[in-house]
Amino acid sequence: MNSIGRFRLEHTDGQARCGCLQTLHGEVPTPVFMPVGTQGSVKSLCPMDLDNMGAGMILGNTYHLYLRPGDELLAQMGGLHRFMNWKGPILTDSGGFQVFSLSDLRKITPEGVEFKSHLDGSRHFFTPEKVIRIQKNIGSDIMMVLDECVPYGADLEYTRNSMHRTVQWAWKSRDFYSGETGKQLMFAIVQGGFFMDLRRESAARTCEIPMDGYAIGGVSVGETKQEMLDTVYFTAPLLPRDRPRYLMGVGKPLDILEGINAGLDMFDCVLPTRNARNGTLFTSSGKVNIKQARYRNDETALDPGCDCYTCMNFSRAYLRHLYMAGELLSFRLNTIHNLRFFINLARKARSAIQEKRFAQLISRYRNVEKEQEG
Ligand code: PRF
Ligand code: ZN
Repeated sequence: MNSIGRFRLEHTDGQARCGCLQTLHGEVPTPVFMPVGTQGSVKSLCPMDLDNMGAGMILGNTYHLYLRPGDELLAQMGGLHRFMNWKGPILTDSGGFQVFSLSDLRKITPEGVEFKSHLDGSRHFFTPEKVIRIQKNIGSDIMMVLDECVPYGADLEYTRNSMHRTVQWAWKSRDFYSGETGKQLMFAIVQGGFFMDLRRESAARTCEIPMDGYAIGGVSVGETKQEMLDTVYFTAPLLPRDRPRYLMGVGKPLDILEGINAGLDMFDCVLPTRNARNGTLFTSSGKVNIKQARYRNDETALDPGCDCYTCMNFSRAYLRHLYMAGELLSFRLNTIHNLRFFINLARKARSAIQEKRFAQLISRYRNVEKEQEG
């Protein structure tokens, strides 16, 4: 039997779970944090760096790759894996978020969404079927269906209509790619804004569609932390237990632990990579802003508790110097560290779940956050 797509639940601790997802490019232990490589590159890193830090799966983006270099070129080059020489699994987001956040004009109809490229203003139309066809050309291990991520503050009626459209799009995606299940996996996305009735309905309707996994979208769009947590804790248990559950675009280290605590398995966020490039580094004792003068002659490792290439080889003083001098190496070393921090966080969560001590782990992180606020 073909086991691609199979999700094996291994241990639970409260709602938190750990497991293993089979993809065409290998097994992914969960919980997993996926570094973002929007345009076929995790900014400043090569695949070797990603291997060395233990990245399990990386993210690409349908919207960006379709506009540049184009999915047909990628197909000609043997797919994104071969093009970028990354041998591990790749998940591609559908563009359902980027169309709404990056492009100018957007006209949404039941058939799809018309938008203008943020690169040259050219007009394009995405349908659910087209977005799957593009992801087939990209050759990602996990394809996300086209959805609409409704803006924060959208009213009940708009959010309801949009959610129904997203459900229809998920059905169209499934119908378009159904004879081929067992190769590239397909995940659908639950929407519904911050209306719990709509979240419940979206989860029920979306989970009727046979998919390899299910995601929670539409959070981390400008709402309060409490609204985000309420939505995540409400929605997660509505998703099938025997499928991987993905929280899209979240978040800070504690948010990821809250997501795991709610029963979610997969996470991605630009935070570690973006912050690395502006000198904000995550450490076991809180955030470090490497620009600060206090690090000018600090010979210690960035995070003495970290086993990444950066912390094993360089001082805070050197990292500050690279940053101040605008050296390109600053991007790479900082990104290596921040990603290792997030990957380690997911790994620590996994061990804690295996050993039934996840509650202790999360309460430690909640206390650190309280101290830093207070
Ligand atoms: N939909 C898609 N991608 C996303 C989101 C979404 O709602 C989010 C929201 N946090 C991030 N990335 N397709
Ligand atoms: Zn480090």
